Formats: sequence, C-alpha cells, structure tokens
Amino acid sequence: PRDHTHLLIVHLSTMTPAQLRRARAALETFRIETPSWGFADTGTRFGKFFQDAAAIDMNDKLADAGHVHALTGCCPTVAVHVLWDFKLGEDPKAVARLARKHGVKIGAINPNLFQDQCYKWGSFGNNDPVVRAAALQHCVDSVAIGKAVGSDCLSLWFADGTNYPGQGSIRARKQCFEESLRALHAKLGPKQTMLVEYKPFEPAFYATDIADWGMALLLAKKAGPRAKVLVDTGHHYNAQNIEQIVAWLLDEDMLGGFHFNDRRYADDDLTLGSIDPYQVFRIFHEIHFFAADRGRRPKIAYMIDQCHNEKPKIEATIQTVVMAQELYAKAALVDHDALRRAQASNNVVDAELILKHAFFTDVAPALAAWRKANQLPADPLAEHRRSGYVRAAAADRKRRRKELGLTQGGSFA
Ligand code: AFD
Ligand code: MN
Ligand code: MN
Repeated sequence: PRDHTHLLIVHLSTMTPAQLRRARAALETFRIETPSWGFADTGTRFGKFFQDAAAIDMNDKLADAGHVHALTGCCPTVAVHVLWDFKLGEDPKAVARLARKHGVKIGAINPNLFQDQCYKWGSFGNNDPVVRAAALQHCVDSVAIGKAVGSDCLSLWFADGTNYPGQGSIRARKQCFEESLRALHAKLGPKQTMLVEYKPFEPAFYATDIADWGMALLLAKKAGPRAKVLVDTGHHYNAQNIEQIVAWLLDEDMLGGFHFNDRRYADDDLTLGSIDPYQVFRIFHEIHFFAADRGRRPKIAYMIDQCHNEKPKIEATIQTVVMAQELYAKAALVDHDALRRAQASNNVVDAELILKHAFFTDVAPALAAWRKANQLPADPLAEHRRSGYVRAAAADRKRRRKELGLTQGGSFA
C-alpha cells in the first residue's frame, strides 16, 4: 500500500496544479453577503460603545458594504433589517438605488419582530391574535419591500419563547407558528424563498419557540415548498455537530443558507473562524461533498451575521470575508474519491487525514491568482488600512453624530 506516513505529520502543504485549479474554481462562484447591521454601532445588553467610524444611516452602511466588496470582490449583496434600514413610508426603491450607487445590491430582507413593545409576549407565538396579525402584516410588508428592491430572500428570526415553566402552551405556540408561516408563505413572490432560522435560547431562557433545526425543518416543510432552514453557526450548543445538521438539511434539500459568525460560548457573534476555523471547513466540506455526489452545486445563501463591538467594524468584516473564502477554497480540495474509498474500507485514519490534508493546504496562491485576475488588491485588509477610508469616515460621522445629538444609544443596533 502507498506509504501515507508523510500524511501523519500534516504540514502546510502546497497545492498541485490540479488543486490550484479546483481552489480557483471554488473562489469563482463563492459569494457571501454582508449585514447592514455589522457596520453600525451595536452593543450587548450591558451597553453600547460607539466607534467614531461606525455607520449612522443606510447611506453609510451601504458605502461601507460597497467598500468591502470593492476590496474583496465577493460580497455584492447586503442583508438589511427592515426597521433599522428602511424608514417607514420611504420608497424602498430609493434604498435599492442607493445600494447600486455604492456598487452593491440589497440581499436578504430581515423583518424585525423583536423590538416593538407589542412583541413583549411574542410575535407569531403571541397568544393575542391581534399581535400575531400585526407580526404577519409586518412580514408581508417585508415581502413587498423585497419585491421592490429585487431581493429573493426573506430571512426570519423569531425571539419568541417563554422564560418559565408553565408560562405558555408549547403546543399552542407551535400551532400558531405553523399557521402564520403558512400564511406568510402564501404571500411570497414567485422567485422568493423564506428562510426559517432557529436559536436554542436568548432572549427566551426557558423554551424558545423555534429552538433547533428539527423545529425549523418541520415548520418550513409545513409552510410550503419555498421555505427552507437558515443555519446560524452561533445558534447551537457547544457540543452540537453543526456539519451533521448541514449534511441532513442538504440531503433533504432544505438548507436555505447560513448566518456565519464564531463563538466560544453561545451566540457571541465573533468574527468567522476566530475560534474554530476547522468547524467552518467541515461545514464547507459537507457542501462540496454533497455537490460532488449530486453533480450540482446547491443554491445556498451564505450570509454574515456578526456584531463587532470591539474590533473596527470594516476590518472585522474583511477578516470574516477573507476567512470564509479561504476555508471554502480549502474544503474544495478534499479528495472525494480517496475519501469514499477510505470510508468504504473503514480506513478511519486515512479518511480523517484526507480532510486534514486539505485543511492544512495553503490556498493563498489561489486567492492571489483570483484577486489578480479580478483586478483586486492582493491584500484587502492592508489596502483598506492604506486607503484612509476609516479616517475620513470617522471625521465625517463623528461630526454628524454630534450634530444629530446621537450621544447615548440603546443596547443593540
Ligand atoms: C441576532 C439573532 C439572530 C438574527 C440576527 C439578525 O440572534 O441571529 O438572525 O440578530 O436579526 O443575532
Ligand atoms: Mn442570525
Ligand atoms: Mn444570532
């Protein structure tokens, strides 16, 4: 048998020409969406700390997103939050034009079902049918915004849940969600999909109504054929195997997309790959392996959902984008034929080393070649720092914040 001992000391190996081509091909199609809220001042429930260069309004957010896309070349769309990004009564097409002015387009539309006082006892899970109807109307209005700006994705996260045993009927709330999601699905445009996101806890601390992937899958299936599941990488218990969930959803054709972030403990919204890059690699491996087995690349909305409270916001976003590209390209290098052989023969060590070998292969030359071919800076972060963009934004926005009297803020976006 071929001597594999050289694989045991997995070192940063260089790509073969064939691997370079595979990594390049992966980079050609990889796109990831930045979140408008990632550029604005955010905080925790314990407080919000301003950054001078943080975006104040939608024009700032789209300018920052456009700047990141111009530097990295793979973030042409921006996820928006309806209440934070669209002033009530404002023509959504004006926002779409603003996005185009900055070289980006509007991506996923996120209704806001967790801030208004009327949602104190929940939105779709509220036991008051009047509030449930208001929440559904807000989502239907968000669908209309999506149609107006040319977005094909409605991204639904519900903070709904209960904090104490006995507080609410778990089954009655489940049925309320089934009813409202089905009603919402009926309002989708012909090309729109709705992504149902799950989260085990926070802000509800006893029973979150859509707490795990099984609940999200069931609700999406019952809502209709264009409802899928959204996997937020921060929305799992530490012991959970996220790539296993991803593989199941892929096999059911129910994986709609991701909200990428990293975490040490919970929904910490840290920059992707800052804690566990190998986990993200394994998620991308399941997607590449699925595509190889099926002979088609699944349509998946790769989106970032992070809040940068300490890191400079644009630097953190560039870091996340480049890390995502790198891990996606690495995962594309897994030798699927060798892996299938190793799996078939229960060769556990080789099977694992086949993944590790790809993970430890240096894909920088592929990124460099792709950037060169697309007239992009060789080092997006260095170029950003050289550009003086933050210094100019900080001066402008500090002045405007003062004029607007924006001195104290809530504890979130
Ligand atoms: C918070 C929630 C959830 C949601 C995001 C944007 O935990 O991830 O997708 O806000 O609304 O992070
Ligand atoms: Mn999310
Ligand atoms: Mn979250």
